[in-house]
Amino acid sequence: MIARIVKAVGGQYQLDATNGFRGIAAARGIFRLDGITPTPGDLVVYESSGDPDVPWVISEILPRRNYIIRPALANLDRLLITAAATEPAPDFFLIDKLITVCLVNNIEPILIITKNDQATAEPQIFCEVYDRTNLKIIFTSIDDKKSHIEIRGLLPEQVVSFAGQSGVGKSTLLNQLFGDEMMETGGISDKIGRGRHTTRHVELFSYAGGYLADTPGFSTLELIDLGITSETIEQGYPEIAAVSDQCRFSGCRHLGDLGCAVTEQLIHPDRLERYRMFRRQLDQIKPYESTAQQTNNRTRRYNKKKRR
Ligand SMILES: Nc1nc2c(ncn2[C@@H]2O[C@H](COP(=O)(O)OP(=O)(O)OP(=O)(O)O)[C@@H](O)[C@H]2O)c(=O)[nH]1
Ligand SMILES: [Mg+2]
Ligand SMILES: [Zn+2]
Repeated sequence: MIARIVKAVGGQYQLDATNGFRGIAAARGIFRLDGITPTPGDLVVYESSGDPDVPWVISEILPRRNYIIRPALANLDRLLITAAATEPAPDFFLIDKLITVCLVNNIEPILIITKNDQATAEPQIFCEVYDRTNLKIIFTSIDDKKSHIEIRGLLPEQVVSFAGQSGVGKSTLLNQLFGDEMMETGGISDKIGRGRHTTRHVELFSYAGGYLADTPGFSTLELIDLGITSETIEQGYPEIAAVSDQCRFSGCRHLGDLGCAVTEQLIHPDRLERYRMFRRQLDQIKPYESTAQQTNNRTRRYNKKKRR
């Protein structure tokens, strides 16, 4: 029996199958040994547990099409990278990182720009920065029915998720797409800048043979933690990839080196600058260094310095 994990909270998993099955499952300890965690979006094999409180147990996770740790999701087809045309101020570092994560993992990134109904909305900056990527950009707001129809058209038979900062309006838009209050929403009210009804868990909602996931907002994301390396980061930049074979030297890092074909006519200067910053950071990390090894090496270097 195969179902999809639509929610994971406290070691319990809500399962959903296209035949109408819904149930709560625990996971076999064996996954911990393998170092993999059942994740929303996973297709799993489940069987009866004999426990009336948690009647099912996940015995196997089917091979994943892809997997990202933030937001924690498996088997994504599309990611709705959501930003506001007003508040909160857009974090272009975050947007660029999310685009890269998508393009490296065979997920289609789509930019969703919310709150265009507000008088202070500044949507044109997104066109300026992202036009040359050729990614789809959809401008929306509460009650903009035309944009909702366009976004709904992206969902049938697909696993789609929202991603973006807290307060940009992901849950609000999900409710509008479903025409129902699936998620609570709220303003940015408390001290740490989180919404009053800020989303706490990833949750997939079934829609037209596919799923749409709401996810908690976040602002920090490290490319290295998402498996992006100095070899793969270029895939996140269609503007660079289109001309990189015209650079004079193969293996050009596009850091402004002699003979580099990447110019500010081909890519927005701010986006190029962010690429270069990410690239320099990733170039510092040797590919074989795992996060744990990095910590160890950092400690060793630190100790050595102290002994001198
Ligand atoms: N004017 C206007 N306000 C909006 C729009 N979309 C969302 N909001 C408001 O923005 C606030 C935050 O919306 P949420 O949907 O809770 O934001 P979120 O992205 O789900 O936030 P997290 O769950 O914390 O990640 C709410 O007060 C919404 O009413 C919009 O298109 N226009
Ligand atoms: Mg939310
Ligand atoms: Zn180059």
